[in-house]
Amino acid sequence: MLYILIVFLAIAHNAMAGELTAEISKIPLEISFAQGNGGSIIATDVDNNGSYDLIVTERGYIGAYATNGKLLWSRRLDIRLSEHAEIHGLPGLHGPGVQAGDINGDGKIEVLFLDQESRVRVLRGDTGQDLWSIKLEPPSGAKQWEHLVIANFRGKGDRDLLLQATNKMGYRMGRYIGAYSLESLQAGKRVPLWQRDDFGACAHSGARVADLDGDGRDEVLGATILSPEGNILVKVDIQGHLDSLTVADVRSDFPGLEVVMLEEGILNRIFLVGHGGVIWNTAHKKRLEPQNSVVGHFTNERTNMQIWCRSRQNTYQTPFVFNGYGHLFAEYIMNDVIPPDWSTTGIEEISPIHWTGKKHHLACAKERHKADDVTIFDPISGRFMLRIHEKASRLYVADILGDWREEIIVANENQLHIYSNPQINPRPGQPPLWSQPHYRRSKMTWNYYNP
Ligand SMILES: [Ca+2]
Ligand SMILES: [Ca+2]
Ligand SMILES: [Ca+2]
Ligand SMILES: [Ca+2]
Repeated sequence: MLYILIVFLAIAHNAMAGELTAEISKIPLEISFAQGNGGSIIATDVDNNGSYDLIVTERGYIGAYATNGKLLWSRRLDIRLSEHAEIHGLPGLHGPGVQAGDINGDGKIEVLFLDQESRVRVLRGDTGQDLWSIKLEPPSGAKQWEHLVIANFRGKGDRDLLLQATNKMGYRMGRYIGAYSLESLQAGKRVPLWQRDDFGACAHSGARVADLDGDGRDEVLGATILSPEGNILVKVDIQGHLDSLTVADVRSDFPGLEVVMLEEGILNRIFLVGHGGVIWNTAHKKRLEPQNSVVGHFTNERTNMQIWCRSRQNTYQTPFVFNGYGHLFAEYIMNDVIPPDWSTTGIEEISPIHWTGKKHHLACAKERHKADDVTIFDPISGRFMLRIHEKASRLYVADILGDWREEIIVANENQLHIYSNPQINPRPGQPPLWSQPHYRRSKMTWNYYNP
């Protein structure tokens, strides 16, 4: 296999602008992201050596790359990926379609995916070799199982699996879910822990899981929130559908984690939901559709996070920010803050980012509707603080270099570009973001709508 040493180079001044700076390193890929919107990237320490690696998925392909540019392994196989979930089923636009975790407790990572025939396949993380697989019967209203998530439903660690499928006819929503013990699946036992056909899924995205109440077991997150046993804990009365769902500790005065849900319909509400139910819902005064959100600490206020919403307009968007109490905090016109040569269609694939090492988050996004530039901006004012000239067709934010700050991982045709902050970290020694279980889960269940 081709082994190409990574090239570290400071970005030339003409390739970058703004008050922040970034360094680039490049990983050559065996495949190209130039075509299609299926597949993406997740980070995990695939070969168990203490350094994060990147798993790349594209149609018919899984590859594992170290951040020094080395190809660790790759496989050509029939991985389940898709584009628009409402038409083609899950995992949807830029859904990675792959999971990684130590599912048997031997201290080594396994890589899991679904193939196109509802077969759960498990590979060795360090070599990519087959470990085991099992074919499952899809629900009767579905074509196939389409989305998988490693979960902890029984309190035993990453030993369970959530599967999800959409209805095969009409507007496809991931209403079918099933929970399985991985140990049982490995033993050839196909009986689920539980199964439902009434899950309130996001319209364009696969289910996420997180341990909301901190009892060590995951809840399943959608417009319905399910307990680890598959019982309905919360049912949010959505008028229309959910576009986006994010989990974070939005309110420190409420125990556990909260879920932010964005509704598309007549009411266009934003919901903050906890383990015990809806905490508040609100809407922009003009009923602007929130569309995409970024949730984080954007100010020095520590007791609540802010919720940035992009707004729906196809051009000249008017982002607005609510605080953790549901009060409008800021709003502005995107075209007042973007550089003059930035697309008037705005930004997409928008994620909170710990870039500077300070306590607050910034946001990271790419130019919308084309493989183009990347920005870091201040969500409260919209100020662009860094612009990177790119051909970004995927944008993934995660701490992969280990100083707890996050890097920007961009898919640029047949390369990954990793951007890191060369400035001194003002707060070294913070606990890794990966030590938060919901960060780990979120970075493995991201997609275009839910970075
Ligand atoms: Ca590694
Ligand atoms: Ca293992
Ligand atoms: Ca729980
Ligand atoms: Ca909380």
